[in-house]
Amino acid sequence: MAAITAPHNPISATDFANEIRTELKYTQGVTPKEATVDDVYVAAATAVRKHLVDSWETTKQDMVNGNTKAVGYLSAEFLMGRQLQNALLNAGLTDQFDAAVKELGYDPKDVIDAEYEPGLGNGGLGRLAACFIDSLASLGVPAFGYGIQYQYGIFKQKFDEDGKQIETPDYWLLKENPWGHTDYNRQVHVSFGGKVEGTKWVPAWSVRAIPVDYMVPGYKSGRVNTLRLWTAKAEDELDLLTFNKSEYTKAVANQIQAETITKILYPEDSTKVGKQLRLEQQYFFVAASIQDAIRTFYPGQDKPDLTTFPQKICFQLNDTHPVIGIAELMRVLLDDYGYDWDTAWDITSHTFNYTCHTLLPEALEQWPVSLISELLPRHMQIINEIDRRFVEELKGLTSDEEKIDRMRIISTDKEPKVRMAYLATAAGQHVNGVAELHSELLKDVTLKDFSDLFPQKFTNVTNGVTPRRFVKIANPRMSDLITEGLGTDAWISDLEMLKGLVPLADDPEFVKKFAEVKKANKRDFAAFAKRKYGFDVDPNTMFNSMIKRLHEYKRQALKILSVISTYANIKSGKINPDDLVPRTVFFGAKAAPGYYLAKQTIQLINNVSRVINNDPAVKGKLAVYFPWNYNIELAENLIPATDLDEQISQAGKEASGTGNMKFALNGALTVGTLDGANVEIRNLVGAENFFLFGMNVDEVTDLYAKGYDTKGLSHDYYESDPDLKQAIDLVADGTFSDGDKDTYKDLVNDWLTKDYFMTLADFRSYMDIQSKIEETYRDEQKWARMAVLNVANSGYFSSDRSIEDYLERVWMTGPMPAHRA
Ligand code: Z16
Repeated sequence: MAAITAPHNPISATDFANEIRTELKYTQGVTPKEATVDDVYVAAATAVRKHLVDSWETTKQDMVNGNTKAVGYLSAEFLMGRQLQNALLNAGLTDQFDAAVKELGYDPKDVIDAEYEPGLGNGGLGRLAACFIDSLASLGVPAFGYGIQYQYGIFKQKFDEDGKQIETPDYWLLKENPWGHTDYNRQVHVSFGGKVEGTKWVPAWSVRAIPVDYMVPGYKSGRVNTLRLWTAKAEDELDLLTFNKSEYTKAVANQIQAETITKILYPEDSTKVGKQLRLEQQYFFVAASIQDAIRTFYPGQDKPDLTTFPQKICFQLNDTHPVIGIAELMRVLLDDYGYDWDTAWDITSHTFNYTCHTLLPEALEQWPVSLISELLPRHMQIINEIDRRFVEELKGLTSDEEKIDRMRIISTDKEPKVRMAYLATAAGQHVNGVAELHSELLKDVTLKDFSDLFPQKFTNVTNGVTPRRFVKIANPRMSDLITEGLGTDAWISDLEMLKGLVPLADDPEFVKKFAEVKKANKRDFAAFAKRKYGFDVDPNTMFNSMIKRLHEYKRQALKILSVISTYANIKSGKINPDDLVPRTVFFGAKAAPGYYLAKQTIQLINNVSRVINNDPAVKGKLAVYFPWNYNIELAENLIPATDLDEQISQAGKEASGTGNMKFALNGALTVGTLDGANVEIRNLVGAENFFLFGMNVDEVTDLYAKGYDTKGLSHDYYESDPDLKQAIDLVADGTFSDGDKDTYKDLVNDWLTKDYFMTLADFRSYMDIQSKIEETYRDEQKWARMAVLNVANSGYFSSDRSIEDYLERVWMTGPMPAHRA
């Protein structure tokens, strides 16, 4: 019988300690005395994994034998974070682990810290995929995550003496990876290149796709799903004839070419990369996943009835990255299984749905027809036919020829391109945005023509975050207090129960405890920051955090200009430092390696930090820290310790944001614009509990219409606001570059002549909200009360709720009936 008992594992701490000893001996081959903390980590991971195997097995069997449609979440990124604590939680072994490891003479924290964080994602999109597979498992929905096991994840970030970002390779597999099971027995083959003879594809080369399987344990669901990440290997690793001629490099050329496909994650978040290798990666993993799904659901069948495929599984396309899968499923059905076009199209169009995660036109991938023709000639042929038929369909719906032209899947310009978002929208049943505002803008702007003609396809699913990792595990103190306040811990899988905290916001005793939790978290973070980065953070200051990818639209520049302005006004005597709420500002951000202005912004922040933190005039009043290599671990530590969260993107640019949700759920207040999910957060927590500033989407649109970026209107804002002028002048005059006036000249020039994302236009409004923030913060009780209300009203942002919305609006499926004896 499948146990639906976790996390109440009946095994004792002593028994678990013995299991760890067994793994040390039989897996690691060391005695407890010889063992290092790394050994203990691997042994504990291996031991806890064994507690999940039975549920994993039954989940797989039930999925294939039952008749609940499964979800295949196709994503080029899964930003999982460390696994051990999550696995322990879901196996119900957290307490036993702590005791067992102590019994073995180790600090549980050190063992957890021995795990190297896998960085197989860039940011929001990759982390969302990780939250979603957690929720799918926790809700008991049969699901696969399908993606790529990159050998190198997102680069490791360091800063040099000048404060510039340095990227170093993230060779995460250098350490043992006890979570991934490389299943050589379940490899498939993926082909590329070559030519088409009639409709027959004769590929030029192929690679082996080897699955690496990860368990995805649900919380109290008794279910364990699978994350299957593909890794590429050559068909023939070594050409022995060549090797015997002593041409060693040439002998392994095959191997190198094949393995290059899954060598490295492209480090771009919402920016375009029109690189052939990226398309190879995309095709590689979706082609492997489609084959895998067919063999999983039609085991041992040579001639399966694939007209039932859409009842077995539906594929969710996470952004445009996996969209080539549409052409691939068509090809498989037409060429490998001999279906006619209409049948194949019927199956394909009922299998895929598409989530768009952006509003930036450059992030919607468009592949040159020339490139696809070369790499995937048969797919290009199929896409041409899809396009031709789509145009025919459109002619039946509208006589507006320009509209039809605009909507074509293959653009008609000089260098024609395949517009992957259009392909996905034309082929799939549903298209969704990731927050209400975003979904509206998709319909009104980005995909307007499509929503005019196919309104029924469009829907919204607001993003969410998993409360297991980002509340229960990251913030144990607050979690205990919530459980105490609600009298149950059932909120962990039913986050709307946090509503029960609303009355407690008026209980001074509870609010006081809540404030004490935050203080303790801040002290913890200060210790963490000292240990990891050598920072001397003062936990008695307000913790003000901005953590996210470095991108112009997110406007780290706005934040740093405000810091500079405050600093300058203290120095000039315009502000009495004793009137300020002492504040520590934290930045965490990686910039895409080729993103010049983003990298300049990083350098500026680092140097502002250096100057301010070393200036006795502001000591104890203002400090800036930029811990390098922002990752999940840093988020898990900083978010619970943060008082004030920055969500200050230009309105209409951030599709959703998910950090904003994590902060609200951890009792930080938000200063933000009406953008992405901020809008929904503000509506739910109450306008009075949210610090709103800046232009809204309509005002932004109007200002563009006036020529803001084309006529250099930002300069007027610079001239007319002395604080703004002063701050920018300090950047220009070398104050943050040891007197060198050139260091930031391109950044400054951009601000003064273009400023596409309207940082300068929103500066005054952003400065003005600060006094309200400070006034509120001075009233400790009031601030803590608002923080409690943020937590209490943010249950909606559980990724469990997002998944329930997908089940109802997009996937039309649900949990698998619980397993019985
Ligand atoms: C990404 O992380 C996002 C969008 C995108 O097109 C590509 C990548 Cl790699 C982000 C959005 O910027 C963010 O607003 C959103 O919250 C997140 O995806 C998850 O939907």
